[in-house]
Amino acid sequence: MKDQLPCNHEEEEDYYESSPMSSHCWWRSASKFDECAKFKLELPNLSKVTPRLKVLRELERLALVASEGVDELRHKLFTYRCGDFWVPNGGLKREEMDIPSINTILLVGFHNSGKSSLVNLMYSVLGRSGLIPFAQTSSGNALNHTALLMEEHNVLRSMRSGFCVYDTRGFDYDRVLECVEELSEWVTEGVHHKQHCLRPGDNDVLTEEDWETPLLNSFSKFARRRVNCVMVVANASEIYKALKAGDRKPLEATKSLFCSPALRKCNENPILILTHGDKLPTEDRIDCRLKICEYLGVSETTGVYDIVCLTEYGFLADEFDPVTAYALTEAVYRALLISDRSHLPKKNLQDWAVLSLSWFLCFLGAFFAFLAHFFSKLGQRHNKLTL
Ligand SMILES: Nc1nc2c(ncn2[C@@H]2O[C@H](COP(=O)(O)OP(=O)(O)OP(=O)(O)O)[C@@H](O)[C@H]2O)c(=O)[nH]1
Ligand SMILES: [Mg+2]
Repeated sequence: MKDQLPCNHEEEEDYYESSPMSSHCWWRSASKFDECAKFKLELPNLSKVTPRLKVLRELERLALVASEGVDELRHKLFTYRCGDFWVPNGGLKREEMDIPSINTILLVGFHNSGKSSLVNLMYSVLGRSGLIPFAQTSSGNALNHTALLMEEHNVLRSMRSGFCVYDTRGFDYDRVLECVEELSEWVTEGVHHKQHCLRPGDNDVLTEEDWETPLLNSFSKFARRRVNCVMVVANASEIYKALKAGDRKPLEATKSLFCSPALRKCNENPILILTHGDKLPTEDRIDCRLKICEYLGVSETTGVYDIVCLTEYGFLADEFDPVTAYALTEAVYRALLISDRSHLPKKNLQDWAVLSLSWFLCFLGAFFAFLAHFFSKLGQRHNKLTL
């Protein structure tokens, strides 16, 4: 089998050139790749393993397990039921945990970062449906209707799927505070299918006809989901090219989103997905990953996936590029591991009593504030009349 490891330096060159994966392994043309390849033949000197080499080694790992690993992981996702990856801790039993029927993965990112394309790739790789694009992708700055509403996607296309993926409206690099606030609302209050994502300024762009379409009517009957894991989708090429031109705005905006306090409530760290890497030369693509990861404080190997979402329709991604297909499947698998760590204990009678009491006290506070305001106005009016 050609995917077995080479045993000496002569075999090594043939192996990388003739491997069936070679056409998808863009990183093998990197200048430091020879050093990375040597690690397979001899034990590495750990002091010499630079972040660049670590990235190359991680990409090689993906290539090595891709062809066989993708089916295994896909099977795990198909048989997955919400809570399957939950492990007992803190002395609580599974029955005492509040595990929903379905885990929710939220995709967020700036406009045109590739969220909807990523959803379509998931349908293609996981749902085995290469011909139909389920999420509407955008090009340019056009404000389309799907972007104004959240979309829940059952990417496995299965009646018993244990997770769903939410495609959200892209944020604007110039409105970072607004986007962090909106994200915080989604994470704290949950999300539902066809939820509005309207923002100040939309009135100027939308016509009266738009407001009358059923697309913009609220669909509050859909189930509200608690967000269990967030994937931040970032356009690597855009960030890197801006950085090279001296513009740090896209990188800083991505950090504000990735490190926003709302996401810390949800899980340890969101998963970072870098898209549009195909638009960068090999060395820049690796350099870009290192720079973004360093700035965001995330591991360049375990916290990020470089996924090119070019397959809008027409073919199944894993037949076209097994490495990307595997990376995507692993990212979803990892998101479910994180999701199952995010479940909270069920509320008991004491919790409900405390909650009800705090609501009652809030109500009393608001009531007395209203009374104070009412009587002070009444007093002022009375004073004016007597003067
Ligand atoms: N070359 C390349 N193009 C991509 C990639 N991912 C997405 N695109 C293209 O980028 C454009 C925008 O992609 P979308 O998936 O619509 O981006 P989005 O994040 O959903 O955008 P909004 O919904 O507006 O926030 C589309 O034309 C995609 O075909 C990628 O990895 N490489
Ligand atoms: Mg979109």
